[in-house]
Amino acid sequence: MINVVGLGYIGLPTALMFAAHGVEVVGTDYNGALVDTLNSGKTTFEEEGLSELFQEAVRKGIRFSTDYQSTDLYIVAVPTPYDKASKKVDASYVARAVKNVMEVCPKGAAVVVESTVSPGTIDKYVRPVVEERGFVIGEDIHLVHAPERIIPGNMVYELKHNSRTIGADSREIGEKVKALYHSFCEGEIVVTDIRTAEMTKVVENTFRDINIAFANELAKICRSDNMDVYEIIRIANKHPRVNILTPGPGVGGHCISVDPWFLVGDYPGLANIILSARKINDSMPDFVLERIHTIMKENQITDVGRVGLYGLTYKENVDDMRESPTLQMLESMERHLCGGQIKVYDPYVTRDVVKNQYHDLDAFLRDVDLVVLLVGHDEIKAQMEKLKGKIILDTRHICFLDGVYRL
Ligand code: SAJ
Repeated sequence: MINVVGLGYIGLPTALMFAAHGVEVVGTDYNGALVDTLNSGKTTFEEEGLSELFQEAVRKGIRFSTDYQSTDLYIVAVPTPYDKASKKVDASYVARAVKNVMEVCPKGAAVVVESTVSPGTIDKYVRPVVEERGFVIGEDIHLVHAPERIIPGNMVYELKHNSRTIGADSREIGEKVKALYHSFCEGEIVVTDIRTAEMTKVVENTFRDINIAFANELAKICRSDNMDVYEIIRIANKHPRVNILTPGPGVGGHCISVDPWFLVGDYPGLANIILSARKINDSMPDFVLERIHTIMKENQITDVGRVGLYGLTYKENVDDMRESPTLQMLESMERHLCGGQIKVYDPYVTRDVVKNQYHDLDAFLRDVDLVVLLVGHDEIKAQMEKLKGKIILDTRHICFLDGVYRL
């Protein structure tokens, strides 16, 4: 039996995947309400294919509990936020989860940390917790780091098909855990040491952050000199070794906008491109606000209440709002004392989270003159004609109506 600790965006699909493939699984989370929801037969977030996977896992006998189980394999998938001031990883959730595991696990158990951590975190925060309990690492308890790689929006598919990394102190344990993940994972699984696995994960997300920053910087350069960044990227990408990403209103989510800071926090002075990329991506919400300001002036819109932001989530077709560019924009407006009136709508966000939030697209569109497309949800892509007659600022390059403004 395996005990998956932390049933969030990563832990839940992972637990379900193991269970659906015949592994006995108990999922544990300290949030009783979340466990109750799962036990009542409902998933806690939306994701393509997740409810089908959930049904299958339930059929195969997955259980959910607030209690840690006594078993020989644990998968820890709890949050690893970063401290906004120091830019360093906050490993307290991981440390606490491992501490709780130590209270109930038998000797010989393996603890697999899936949460993203900065290089050295397992040494610094996890090993001491195991040793404090009097366990000898490598004899009584085996430590493994198996960072996830799944992309929100396509998690279920990617869980199955992506390649993975397993970092372990001993090759033997690494191979055992690899065999377990192969119960559902069809991709290649590379076994390495823990520090390499920690670093690799952070490097992957940092690579993407830097590449998005390049696209965003190009957007700013092109805007300053009236060039079409999308056309330039489209043509440049025909070069066999060029693959520029797409500019956007900023980088949100809990991965790419966070992980590079771990390197900046741990290697100040060395992480230069990484820091610049973070700054560029973090500057995009304000860049969009400036665009809104210019377009309002050009069109003699004086009332910010006639401006509508389409999209609250950090990217298309997900319901996750963590670090979303729209929320960053709204915060920036609050700071400059010009928030309050702007209207907001997102089909994926059904509860009220910000002021002047709409839950109906038509009502939202009726009340605004300038629509700012911040997220390219399929919902709006399928009904672009509803935007005819509006002034449109498209930050995602999804709208091709006449006269549309771009980044
Ligand atoms: N974005 C752009 N332009 C682009 C691509 C993305 O502006 O060309 C924006 C998105 O709109 C979003 C943000 O960047 O706000 C990040 O979105 P994403 O789709 O690039 O990535 P995430 O954060 O959803 O998932 C990433 C993935 N990492 C990589 O692709 C290297 C995923 O594989 C990881 O598992 C995930 O982080 C994680 O959990 O670490």
